[in-house]
Amino acid sequence: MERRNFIGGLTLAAFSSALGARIVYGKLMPAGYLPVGLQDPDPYTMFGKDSGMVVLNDRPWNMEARAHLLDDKVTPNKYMFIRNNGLLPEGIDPAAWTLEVSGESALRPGRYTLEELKKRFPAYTYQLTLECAGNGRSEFDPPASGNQWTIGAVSCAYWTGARLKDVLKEIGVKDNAVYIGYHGADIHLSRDPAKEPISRGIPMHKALQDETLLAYAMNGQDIPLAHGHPLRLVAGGWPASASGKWLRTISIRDRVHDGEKMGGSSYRVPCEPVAPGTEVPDENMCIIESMPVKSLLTYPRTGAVIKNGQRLEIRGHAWAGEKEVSRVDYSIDFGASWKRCSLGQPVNRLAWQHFSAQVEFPGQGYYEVWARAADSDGLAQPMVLPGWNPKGYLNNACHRIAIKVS
Ligand SMILES: Nc1nc2c(c(=O)[nH]1)N[C@H]1C(S)=C(S)[C@@H](COP(=O)(O)O)O[C@H]1N2
Ligand SMILES: [Mo]
Repeated sequence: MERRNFIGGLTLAAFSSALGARIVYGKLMPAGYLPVGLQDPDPYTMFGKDSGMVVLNDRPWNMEARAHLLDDKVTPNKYMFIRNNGLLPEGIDPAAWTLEVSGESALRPGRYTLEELKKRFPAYTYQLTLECAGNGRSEFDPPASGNQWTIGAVSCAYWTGARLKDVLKEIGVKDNAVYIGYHGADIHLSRDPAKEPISRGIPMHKALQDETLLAYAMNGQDIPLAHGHPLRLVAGGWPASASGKWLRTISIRDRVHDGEKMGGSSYRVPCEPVAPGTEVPDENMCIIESMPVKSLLTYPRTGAVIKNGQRLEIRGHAWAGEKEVSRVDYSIDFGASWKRCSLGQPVNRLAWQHFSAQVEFPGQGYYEVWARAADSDGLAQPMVLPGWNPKGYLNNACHRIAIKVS
């Protein structure tokens, strides 16, 4: 799918078959020329995404949903955000794919084919919330560099696979193990094979949780290419960057994993709040672990118009990292007063929860509906932008939609 795959040695016939049509003036096409029809493949078709999804970047591919597209209780592929740090792996062959489990704290380093992972270990299925730590970055001031995610870099699909803890048990973990790190098959933007786009990880206690999976299926089917085909680490409730796609190696480490994007300001925030724009020394930066409480109004779509006297059903999802959501409230008066939403239970730990309410408006005019969730410790979402940090992570401010009563 990368441009370089196509050029070099490809015949006119190969181009024609890739284009699905004969190149009528092919003889006149300059040597080494890549037909425009094969350039910049359409990401919607390539990844099976809905046309309402928003492309933030094409090299690497980054795509987000709109709030109203996330209305399903289980996120289908077509509405799932894509966050890539590098180029897609090339020539994936699931039949030949192996996972290596090694590292200085592995007792009996080993290797598994996908078939072995499926046969040797019981399969578990969980619905798991994956949110990019940078979701909401676009609101930060001063602005933070990186993809300008609005609210659409979150998903909650079903993932099926072996438990990482079952595999780690067979491999054997030395007493000095503190972390696992992942290595994927994706390609660094520079195409330098010595460099990795990203190689993050999780501490042992998270690695050993029941819900932490070596997943080979998503929503009951093979994992789609963009989301880590054919194997992916899934650590729900934590920054989605901990869930390594196109998984090739799990490394059991005797130290905090020091792979690409584990240090500096990558996926780290000031351990204590700082004034916007502050330069924070490295030793005062902490790795993001469990994600903060957050909610999203997925119905109606912002800008909806209703008739005077009509009741409006609002609904959405709420999640709280490792914790549960204990309540969701809504306000139609800019946060002056709040009413309770009805809130469902998660289908399993680390899955988002659904909320809804019937809203009555006092008369014609412009309103905003704000939603605010609180976690099981009583910690609520901030109404406006929370603590500034250099890379614009963890914006869990209340989601707001506009409603007109006509
Ligand atoms: N190998 C690999 N794994 C990766 C990434 C990547 O670029 N390469 N991106 C990470 C980040 S930052 C996020 S937010 C999630 C995005 O998962 P998704 O694209 O399936 O939604 O994958 C994570 N795992
Ligand atoms: Mo991310």
